[in-house]
Amino acid sequence: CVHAKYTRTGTKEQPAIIRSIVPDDRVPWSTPLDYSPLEFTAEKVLKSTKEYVDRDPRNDPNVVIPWNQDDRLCDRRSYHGKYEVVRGVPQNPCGRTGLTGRGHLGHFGPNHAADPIVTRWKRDQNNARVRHPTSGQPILQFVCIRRKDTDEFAIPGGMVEKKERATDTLRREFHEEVLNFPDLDENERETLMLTIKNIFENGGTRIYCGYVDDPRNTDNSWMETTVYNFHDEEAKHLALINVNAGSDATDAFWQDLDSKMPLFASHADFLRRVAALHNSHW
Ligand code: RP5
Ligand code: MG
Ligand code: MG
Repeated sequence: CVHAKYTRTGTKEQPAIIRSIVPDDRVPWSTPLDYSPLEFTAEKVLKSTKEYVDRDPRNDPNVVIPWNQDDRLCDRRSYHGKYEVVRGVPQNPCGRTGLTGRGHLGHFGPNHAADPIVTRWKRDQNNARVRHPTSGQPILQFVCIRRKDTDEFAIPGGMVEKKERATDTLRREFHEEVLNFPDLDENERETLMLTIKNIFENGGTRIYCGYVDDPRNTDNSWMETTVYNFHDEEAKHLALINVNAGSDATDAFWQDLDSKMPLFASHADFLRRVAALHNSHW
């Protein structure tokens, strides 16, 4: 687990909620702290009638949630083992966040996401790999988006939907967020979809599974993700695709991997792992 570093939560549409200050060494639940954080659950979560959004079991004895289990509709297991349920709701295994309730998240406990990191080598006009002038290592590029909600650069990931497998979420989110080409004819569309399908079903490397230091996390609800890298070593398939922003993105583009780039949540950590895997510049 990484410590929650956020002091505010909110989106562009919703005002920021100020969290209680939790000093870094007081994040673990085992350390004593005079702590009375604000309870906050966004209106859209409270009013949602979607079957997939939890109802609060503390307000209704008929709501029974199978904590730490996969109830098929939703996998409530954490990658970090069994979490505690305290006063009727799960407790964030990574410690205090300065806020209770669900914030902007639909589930109590883990909210599962999947993040596809699609990479290629940066190449010059002669198709040779470009090396970084300082590190001397070859430069990787990944498909990057700018998020609509926070305006930050990010991997085009998204939430695992009802009954979906994380491996299917990777492809669906990549498609929705960066392959928005309304003008393609049917043949072109089919070719593109087939490329993506083949690679996403057969060619990925699992990079990470676990907690995300996401600005929406609270003491009772948090993000966890499965990260896969889909790499096109020889520039034969994925490297050739153009990207165009859709759904949750305002922009989509190929971007050089570099530790200096500011990124949403824990995404820089995921890219650092990908750079290490390929011995690329970071
Ligand atoms: C992050 O939020 C995950 O790493 C993933 O990229 C993303 C999923 O949430 P949405 O993009 O659907 O908002 O924690
Ligand atoms: Mg997304
Ligand atoms: Mg999305």
